[in-house]
Amino acid sequence: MPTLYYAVGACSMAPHIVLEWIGAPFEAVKVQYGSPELLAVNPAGAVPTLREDDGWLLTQAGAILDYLSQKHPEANLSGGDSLRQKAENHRWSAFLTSDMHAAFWPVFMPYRYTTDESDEARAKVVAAGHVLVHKQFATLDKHLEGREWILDGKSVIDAYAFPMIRWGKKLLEGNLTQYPNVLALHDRLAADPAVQKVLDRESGN
Ligand SMILES: N[C@@H](CCC(=O)N[C@@H](CS)C(=O)NCC(=O)O)C(=O)O
Repeated sequence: MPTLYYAVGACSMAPHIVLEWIGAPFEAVKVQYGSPELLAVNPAGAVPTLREDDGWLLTQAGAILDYLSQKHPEANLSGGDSLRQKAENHRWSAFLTSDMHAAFWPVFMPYRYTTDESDEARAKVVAAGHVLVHKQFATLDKHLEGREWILDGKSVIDAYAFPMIRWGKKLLEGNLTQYPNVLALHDRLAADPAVQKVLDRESGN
């Protein structure tokens, strides 16, 4: 059965949710960033990493989500099979990887974005990150107007957005109340039994 290497509350929560939605057996292994255990399966020392039984390893959240949705078409988590539906899947996966996730890095790890070690310099990097993150939530909120899910039907892309929405809810001024459609997506996902199972597992319950 596949093994998912995850860190608590991280972007690895997305494939963790998707594996629960699929419902086939899998193992979830909690790891620390940069630990020898994680470095052995992902030289970047980052999560998520998926390992198949034969030892094949896949990294990058977007690739793992796409792989899982294609491996399990019966779970209907791709957002649709038409040319344009597939393009929308790739579009929003790229948005979450390159725009949304990347916007959080200066917030989480300001020291990677300035060589100035002063608290003041780092606070400025965090503030710049907040502006960037707000921009991405505004884009997502606009897209979600009148929609239940990001694609056509519940998909891996909603799972991908979920951990990032949780970060925004916790870290941003306003706690995302400025983005009611994003909050509605959060609440819809948070009410999902599979998502609750993952949240329980990740919090050690
Ligand atoms: N581009 C990678 C980024 C993975 C990534 O950086 N994950 C974070 C957790 S959300 C991590 O493991 N960070 C540890 C680090 O950067 O040292 C992906 O999308 O999977």
